[in-house]
Amino acid sequence: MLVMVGWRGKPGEKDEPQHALIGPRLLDNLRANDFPFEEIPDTLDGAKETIARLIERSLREKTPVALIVPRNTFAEYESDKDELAQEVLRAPGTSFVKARRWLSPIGQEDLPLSREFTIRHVLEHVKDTDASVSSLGGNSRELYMIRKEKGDDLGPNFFCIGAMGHAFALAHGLALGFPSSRGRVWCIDGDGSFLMHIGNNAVLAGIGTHSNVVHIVIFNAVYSSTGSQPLMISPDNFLDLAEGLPYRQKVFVDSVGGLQAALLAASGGTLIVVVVNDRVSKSLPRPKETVEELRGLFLKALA
Ligand SMILES: Cc1ncc(C[n+]2csc(CCOP(=O)(O)OP(=O)(O)O)c2C)c(N)n1
Repeated sequence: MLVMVGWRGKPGEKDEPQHALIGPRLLDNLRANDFPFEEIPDTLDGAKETIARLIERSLREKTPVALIVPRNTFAEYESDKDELAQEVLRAPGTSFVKARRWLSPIGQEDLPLSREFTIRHVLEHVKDTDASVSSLGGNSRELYMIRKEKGDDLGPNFFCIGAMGHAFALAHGLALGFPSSRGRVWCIDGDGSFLMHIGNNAVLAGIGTHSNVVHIVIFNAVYSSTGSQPLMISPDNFLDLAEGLPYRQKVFVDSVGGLQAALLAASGGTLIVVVVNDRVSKSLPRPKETVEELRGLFLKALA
């Protein structure tokens, strides 16, 4: 992974006071974590060479690397020259397929779908040639349990262990190198996780309208994996928020029939929000494999 780190509060430079704390410590922090880094030079050729060197080192040493970018390195952003930004700005209602809403009012009555049932159903639609990314906590544990139980390889799934809110970004990154002729990338996300990096998800939804990612968000209205604390947003507002995002297609379901139809109709760039009840098993297994082993299985499955 190449991480680009903006360097505000660089010693010797006048900058806003909020950067005074981290700026002078940035490089020491990276050193303390054995995180190789280089500062970007101020010529285009120099920058290209630096980036190539960092990527080469990352691959050789199997380590993340950082490109340090001081303030004022880049020119001002010019939106009229950027087609990608144009597309995002056009999002509501023009070239984008209209959202389809199958949501029935969520009342006090029992909701028929559970998280486990939903993941079981999703996995029935995941082909051997597809890949998936599951968000942390219960979602990954359910998926692990189901794949083990069915004797399926764990390899095609990336378990986003501990990294809350990053599942869609990982799925999107994966899709960049995953030809649609090979299959689809399924992202199985929790509502709390989805909400945690909603800004990033919005950007990726906009630039990923033609990607082959199907983003499934399991909405149980709580942080189930850590004790079912409520999400601090009402179901209506959560769904309105999701509806406002620039995915190519958005579907909200809360029934078995709706889920089936949504999964059959889903193509790349689709968001499916599945409204589920809060019933979960208390004895979900945790992966016995180490994270390195899981990563190895994933890379092998992708090869
Ligand atoms: C940055 C961060 N904050 C908190 C946690 C602890 N944590 C692990 S799982 C989880 C809840 C995830 O909720 P959600 O995505 O809604 O999925 P659910 O558990 O409801 O299936 C939390 C808060 C974490 N791993 N990382």
